[in-house]
Amino acid sequence: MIDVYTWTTGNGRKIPIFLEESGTPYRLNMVDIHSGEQHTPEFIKINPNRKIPAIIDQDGQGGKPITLFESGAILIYLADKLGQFIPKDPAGRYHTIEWLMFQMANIGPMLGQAHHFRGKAPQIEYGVKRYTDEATRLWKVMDGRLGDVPFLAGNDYSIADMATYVWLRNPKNQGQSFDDYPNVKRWFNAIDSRPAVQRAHKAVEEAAEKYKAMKKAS
Ligand SMILES: N[C@@H](CCC(=O)N[C@@H](CS)C(=O)NCC(=O)O)C(=O)O
Repeated sequence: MIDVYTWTTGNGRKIPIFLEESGTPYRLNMVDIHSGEQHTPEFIKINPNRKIPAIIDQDGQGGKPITLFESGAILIYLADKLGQFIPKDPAGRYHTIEWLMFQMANIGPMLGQAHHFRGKAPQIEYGVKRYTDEATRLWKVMDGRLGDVPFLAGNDYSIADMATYVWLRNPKNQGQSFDDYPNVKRWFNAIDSRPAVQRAHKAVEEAAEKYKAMKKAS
């Protein structure tokens, strides 16, 4: 059993998507980051960086539990453990890690800043322009890549696609439109329509609603 510590944000959906895709049993443990639950002593033991997602695989190496944070590391761990969504040949494997790192180092931080400066912070023109321009540049990088190959790492759907897809669900927040990026649009729709992906969204959203109702009642 994999215990997943998560919430409803994009990063919070990556691991449930992998687990639904691979048919792996998992339990959702909701950490309401909007109520500060990432700062509790119990959660800091799981992730000292105080962010979701994190996991405890109760059946780690030698049957011992293993705790992991950082979604990229978790996805590599799970893909290796289950032998799915990462190619076995070295070149395929490293291209998958390359595009996963592209998400972790660029897509997440920069699109997150674009969303923040455009929609959440007091309007600062410099910040809005800087991060919208960077979002545009990154969407173009993805569109170019996806014009050459069906999925980010090449021919096969992989953990790099799962990690990146969740960040593109609200393009408007980043000053982008799918209409300007036909290859990204084709790729996004292909992933978004996968039954396992839809099951993961539903599972996370229902768990969050249930958790909020439970907290309200207590
Ligand atoms: N690089 C991290 C990013 C995790 C992250 O930023 N999580 C956000 C939610 S999407 C969070 O927990 N924020 C709470 C906070 O910053 O206090 C990963 O991919 O796991």
